[in-house]
Amino acid sequence: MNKKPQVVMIGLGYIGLPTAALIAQNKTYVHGVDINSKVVETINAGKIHIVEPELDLAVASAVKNGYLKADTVPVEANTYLIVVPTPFKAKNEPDISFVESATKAILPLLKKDDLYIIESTSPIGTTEKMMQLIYSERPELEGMLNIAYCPERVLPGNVMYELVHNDRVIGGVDEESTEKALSFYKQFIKGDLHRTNARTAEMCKLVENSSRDVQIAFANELSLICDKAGINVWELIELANKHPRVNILQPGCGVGGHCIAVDPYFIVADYPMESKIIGKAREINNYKSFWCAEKVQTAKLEFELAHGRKPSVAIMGLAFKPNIDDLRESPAKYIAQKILQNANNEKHYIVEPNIDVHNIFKLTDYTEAAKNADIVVFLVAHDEFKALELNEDKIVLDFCGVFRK
Ligand code: SAJ
Repeated sequence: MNKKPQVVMIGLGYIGLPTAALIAQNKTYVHGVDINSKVVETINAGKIHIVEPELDLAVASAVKNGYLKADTVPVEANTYLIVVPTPFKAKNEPDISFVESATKAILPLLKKDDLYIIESTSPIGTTEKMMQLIYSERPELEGMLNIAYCPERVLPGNVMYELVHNDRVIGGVDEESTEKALSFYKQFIKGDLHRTNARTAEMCKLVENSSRDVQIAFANELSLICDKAGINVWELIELANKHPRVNILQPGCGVGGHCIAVDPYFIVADYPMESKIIGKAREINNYKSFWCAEKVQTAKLEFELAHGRKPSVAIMGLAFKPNIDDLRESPAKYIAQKILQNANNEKHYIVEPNIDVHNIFKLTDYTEAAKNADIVVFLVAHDEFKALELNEDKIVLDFCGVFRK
């Protein structure tokens, strides 16, 4: 690369790298920054370190054409994007230290009229906090920078399409910042761009994922009630959804992934007294996983009482949702671990058709596991499982509706 970069992208992960590649495809020079020098090397070789369809080609061509270069340190540009993780400290409190250190890294480079945007999922008020940090260190720039928050809302597996086509919410610390950020995104995004302030934009991201969590918790709660009441929850939901204004989601073995199972805590941590449903939904969805593990334990004991021998158990699925290989924050993985912790000399077959080898679990082919096990526990509704034909004598615990009609 050889031209002066217009954009510095801090954080080259699941969102930062695709966004950097998209901007570079538009012939804007991007200087990507990551603290991991292996990641930097990989990208500069035109390769990628994450699994995401079409990203490999986008990065390879952006690097080859000289519009994208990776580095471990930032350089001077006009626009700075912060796309780093915001993980958790103990007690489910958000940790914004990566956003802070990214901001500190670019502090000396900032100049009048620059645009600074945070995309990382952040607690409400983070953008204003970073503005204060910037102006306390660079008081001569006070009021001269454009500072905004703009969350992404892409679905892993379809990132390259959704980055371009999804609507975006853009919230500046003042109107000029919002307009500047809007003009920036307009260059690469075909979805509608919606103006607001920074705090609303921050909360909007958290609310989108909390809303889904609350709705899934409702479905999970129904599944617990139906289990006691002897009602098929899948049939119930299908019938209730025939109402023109009812749309209940599907119960499962809990909620996983790195967004929906996490983002609600960003609200609960700061507003514990007010966020009662949001907090409760997290509890219900977590409890659902624990409940599934307990159900398996009970089924094993009942089998032993009835047959006078230990059962063999197939654990079907480890991913956090169907048809992916991602085990992050996966309730199925948690349940599998719990079942193994409770093991008492039973034979366990662990299945995840989207993964070849795993460093903790010894994986078994799904047809073999289902054929050999006395108890077959479905934790993830992978497509492969739907075609399985199970002998009538098997005990089937279908927590995710694999065989729902
Ligand atoms: N799930 C259910 N029942 C359902 C739907 C989902 O139990 O009816 C479970 C899944 O099995 C999984 C979890 O919920 O464990 C989350 O899966 P998901 O497909 O709903 O969401 P993610 O985590 O893959 O992606 C979400 C998306 N957010 C929303 O749909 C509101 C995506 O648009 C966001 O960009 C992403 O989080 C993110 O990065 O925030």
